[in-house]
Amino acid sequence: MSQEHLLTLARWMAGDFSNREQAFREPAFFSQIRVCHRPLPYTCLNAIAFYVEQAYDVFLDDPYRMRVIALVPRPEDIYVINYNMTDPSKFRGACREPERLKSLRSEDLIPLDGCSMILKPVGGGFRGQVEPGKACKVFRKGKDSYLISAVEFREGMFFSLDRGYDPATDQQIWGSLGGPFEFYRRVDFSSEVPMTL
Ligand code: CYC
Repeated sequence: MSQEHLLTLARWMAGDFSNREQAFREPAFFSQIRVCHRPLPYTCLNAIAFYVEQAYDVFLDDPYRMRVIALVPRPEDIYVINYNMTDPSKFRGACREPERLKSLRSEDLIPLDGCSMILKPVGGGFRGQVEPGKACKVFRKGKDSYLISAVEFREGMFFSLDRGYDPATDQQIWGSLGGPFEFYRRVDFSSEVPMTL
């Protein structure tokens, strides 16, 4: 994948996103959620990488999912490695206080096996899904599940659909019942994406 594709995707991902319009339009199906992708220094993982937080808009300071993702260009696609943190509380809220992220080290991270996303440029955007194999294990609502995730990034917005399925029956256990989330960028962090050209 060209450097240009990689940088375009990274700049589109960089920002603070909200699905406010969708939540107002279809409150029965969509809570109002914020997804924040804050660029990390290139040296942190020797890759273009982001610190990620997802939070209910009303509990912005108490995100329910904190991760780090790294964008790895491969010949045919962009491979997005997802990491959990050894101590998530250490960085809670740091998406909007980026000074704190300077102390983030690769030792703080645990790769989530089977949970990488595979993205390709299509029709003016980037579309992708979790790597095949039903290998991304998520323990949620007291049950084991595997993740099926699809995502599409465009300039200024992205769609995402994360759902968990029962490994034995392939029935959906958690995630959206109303189709993809539609996130629009509220704050643009693209100027913080490191130049690697
Ligand atoms: C989990 N969401 C995940 C996981 C991945 C993604 C890979 C499994 C690994 C993990 O536990 O973190 C999705 N990762 C992505 C996407 C990209 C990426 C899209 C971009 C390339 O790098 N997700 C949403 C909704 C919300 C949601 C707003 C409502 C359903 O987009 C929730 N995602 C959600 C939850 C989990 C998850 C609850 C399971 C996390 C857990 O409970 O431990």
